[in-house]
Amino acid sequence: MDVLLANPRGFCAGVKRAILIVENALKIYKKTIYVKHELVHNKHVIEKLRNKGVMFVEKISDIPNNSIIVFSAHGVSKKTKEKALKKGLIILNATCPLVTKVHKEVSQASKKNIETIFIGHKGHPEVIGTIGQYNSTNSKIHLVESIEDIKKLPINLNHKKLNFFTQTTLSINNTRSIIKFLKKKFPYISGPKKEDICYATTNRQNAMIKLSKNSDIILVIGSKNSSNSKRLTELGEEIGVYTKQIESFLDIQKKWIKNIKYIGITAGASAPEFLVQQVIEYLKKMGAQNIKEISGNKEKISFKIPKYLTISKN
Ligand code: 0CJ
Ligand code: F3S
Repeated sequence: MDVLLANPRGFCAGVKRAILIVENALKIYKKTIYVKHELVHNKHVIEKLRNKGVMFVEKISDIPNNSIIVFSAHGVSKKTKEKALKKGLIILNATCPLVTKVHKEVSQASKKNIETIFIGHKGHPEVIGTIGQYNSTNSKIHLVESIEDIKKLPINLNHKKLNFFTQTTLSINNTRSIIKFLKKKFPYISGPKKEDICYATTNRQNAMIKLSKNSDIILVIGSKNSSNSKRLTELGEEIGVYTKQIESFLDIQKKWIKNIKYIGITAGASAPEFLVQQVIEYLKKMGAQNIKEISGNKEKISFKIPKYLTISKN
């Protein structure tokens, strides 16, 4: 039995930045730090931060006045920000800069009253936050998840003044076919050159395709509510490789790896590398001999945190 490791895998620049913001805030302020929603969608990351004194809340009203609030990597709506300000909360914004970029574009469209179509998953916090940047009373933002949803859009849309944007963690394949349909139906629609899917989502999906070529089974490490991890799992299934999404090595069932030669491993953008290493250790105990890193795109991108949250290493 051999183990193949996808490259890149695991933490993206936005997740690293969000975690650093919270860890430094704990050290600097030395008091409870509240985070709106899970900072990133990973059970282990959340548990670790909770043990260090972080409280995760869904409603701003659950936070005592004048506390410190961190907005999760997925971002929040304008209304949520207003509520936090009204309560006198000190806001530390851990929204991924690539999500903030989409926020700004949606907000611009709203100011210009340009009717907007947003491609994303209903109920996901990033989608709620991004749609919540649009507050025009003269035009609307419409959420679509599929081609079927596009067919159901109101017929009185202004075809010549229309925009589209997307969630950052969607399936590349699926989104491209949705956009193709959108452009066919609304030839004047404007939007990003490709889509707003981020570099990390793109790289991890491409690494998954590469990994699938030589794997008999692929284990995707990522929490159930992690959109980008779920997309990796679906991609493996679409390609036709036996794919299982796991929280940690504890979820691995012996029958999955019985008589298997090549086990592929990847991890979503919010899954820490120690979980990958634990899986490798477990598989070694189960008889894995060679551990091979598949070559892939080296990621050099990193995002700065605000100066007042920087702690010098000296
Ligand atoms: O939405 C994001 C800015 C991605 C954050 C990192 O991944 P995760 O798993 O916390 O979030 P998704 O559910 O969006 O993939
Ligand atoms: Fe940002 Fe993409 Fe990661 S949007 S948080 S770099 S998955």
